[in-house]
Amino acid sequence: MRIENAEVIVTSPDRNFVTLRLTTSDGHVGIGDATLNGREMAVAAYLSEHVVPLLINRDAHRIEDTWQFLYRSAYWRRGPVTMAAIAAVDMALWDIKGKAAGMPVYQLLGGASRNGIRAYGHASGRDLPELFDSIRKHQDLGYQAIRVQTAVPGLKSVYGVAAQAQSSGKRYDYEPAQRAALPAEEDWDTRAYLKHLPTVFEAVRSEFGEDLPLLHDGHHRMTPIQAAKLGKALEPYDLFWLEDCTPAENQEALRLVRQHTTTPLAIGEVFNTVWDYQTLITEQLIDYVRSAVTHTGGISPMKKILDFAAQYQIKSGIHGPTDISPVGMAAALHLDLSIHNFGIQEYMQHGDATNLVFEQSFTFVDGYLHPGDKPGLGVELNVDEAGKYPYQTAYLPYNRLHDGTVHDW
Ligand code: GCO
Ligand code: MG
Repeated sequence: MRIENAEVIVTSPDRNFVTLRLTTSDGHVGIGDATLNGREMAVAAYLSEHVVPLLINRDAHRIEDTWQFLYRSAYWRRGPVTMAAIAAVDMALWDIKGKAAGMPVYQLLGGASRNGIRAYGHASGRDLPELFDSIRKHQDLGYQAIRVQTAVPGLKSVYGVAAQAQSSGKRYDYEPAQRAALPAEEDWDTRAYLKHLPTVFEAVRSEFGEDLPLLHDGHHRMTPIQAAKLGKALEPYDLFWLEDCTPAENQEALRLVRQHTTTPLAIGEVFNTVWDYQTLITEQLIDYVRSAVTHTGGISPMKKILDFAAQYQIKSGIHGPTDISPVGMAAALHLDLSIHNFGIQEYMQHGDATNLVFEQSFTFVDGYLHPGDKPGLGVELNVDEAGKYPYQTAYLPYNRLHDGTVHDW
């Protein structure tokens, strides 16, 4: 089964997505997600200029060999652009293998280890009534675990808070990338945030009770000692996890956070190989691995990272915002269903236009996702529909402190 054709398709239904589509000599078509938010065209060029020519005539069954070839023969290893490009190839080859075998990918990964995949959704609000309303709306959608993000007094806009949350009864999800020629500037004040956040969790717990699993994303903004302080302050509210409390490029820094708090920690959405986790996993400095399958080289290496984490009682919390396409989401779901150390899956729902471009067979019922039983990944790209939405320049925002200093976003 030879790879005969490889195409890179960039489409922007509700936002930009980069998809690799492989066709084999016996007519199987496999797709993979290569979307890197705000840097989409770099991955598209990496794929079309440097990967597509290498794929033609390769044996489509040799997933591991192709992965190792792309990783090692480039000489320049790692990095989000390289790893997103390799991920798309890996996913597309798993999709093809599933179709050739007549089985969903999770069967090829060892079969189901659970009946369904518990997902968490993103609630947010500019004030408590808006936040409570958003939490209720997520519960109405079936979510049984909810991430809580909130505005901070004195700051104009804060990561994770939907701009027009819940207006006119419609559910506005938070979408960080904005279609514009330049990145938007946001403001940040860690002290104000550290003071405000525990009051929000106090209010949410007294309104929604003790049982609802609650999550929060610190989005890389704290120093280790600030993160330690926040983790400690949030202990009474029993979080499911505190995410990205520090930038975590310095893995050893997490030792300090860990010494001070029992709030569970999740890290890794900007990581792209197992090496980014080595200290975090072997020293048990985190509780959940947050990588996206799309940004970590695909299903094959992600399974290895999660199997490694399992030896240290660390679970999965695979990244699943809207900037992961439905193909990347499906890849995550096949892994979630098959691995033993599943923790939780992030699930931010895509818009209607995206759902027409990517025909999906995964389901979300009563808070649980399932990848479905179609052979392969279970997502098909509607090329005609994709062609209606050309790429649009879009960027993630960035932060400045009140004195004008650039801060982590
Ligand atoms: C999350 C993430 C996202 C990122 C986004 C950047 O936890 O879902 O933090 O919201 O900001 O994926 O592209
Ligand atoms: Mg995050």
